[in-house]
Amino acid sequence: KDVIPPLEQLMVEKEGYLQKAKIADGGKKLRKNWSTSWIVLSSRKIEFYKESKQQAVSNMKAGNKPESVDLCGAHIEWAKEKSSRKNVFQITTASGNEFLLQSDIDFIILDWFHAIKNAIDRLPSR
Ligand code: I3P
Repeated sequence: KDVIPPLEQLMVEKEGYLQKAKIADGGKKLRKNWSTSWIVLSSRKIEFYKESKQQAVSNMKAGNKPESVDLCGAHIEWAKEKSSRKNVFQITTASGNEFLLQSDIDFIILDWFHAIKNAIDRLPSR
């Protein structure tokens, strides 16, 4: 019998391109490597796609899953000291993954910061 996921889990709240660098995995530091990522925010998670949305759709048909970030118990904060770039914030997950997100365009990064912060604040902190 098929399990139907709750509608709220399917609702995309925001999507678009940002610069992304994963800097830790499970608490272990990674070498910083910025790349453009298509970011999809829904109520409980963020998905990072490596390519354009169109590319992502064909990748998904091939069975490739995007990198998914569980927002439950996650933290978000501005991270001026973590980069020479402007407009950088960090998401830290409960599992100890750390991501930097960045845009040169002020209103774009502000919109993203508030959208992700609102999503996190609505979730139980676990
Ligand atoms: C890193 C690369 C990053 C830079 C980082 C460098 O070098 O230039 O863009 O981060 O600085 O270490 P490499 O490609 O050799 O790993 P920013 O662009 O965010 O400043 P960092 O080590 O001070 O984080």
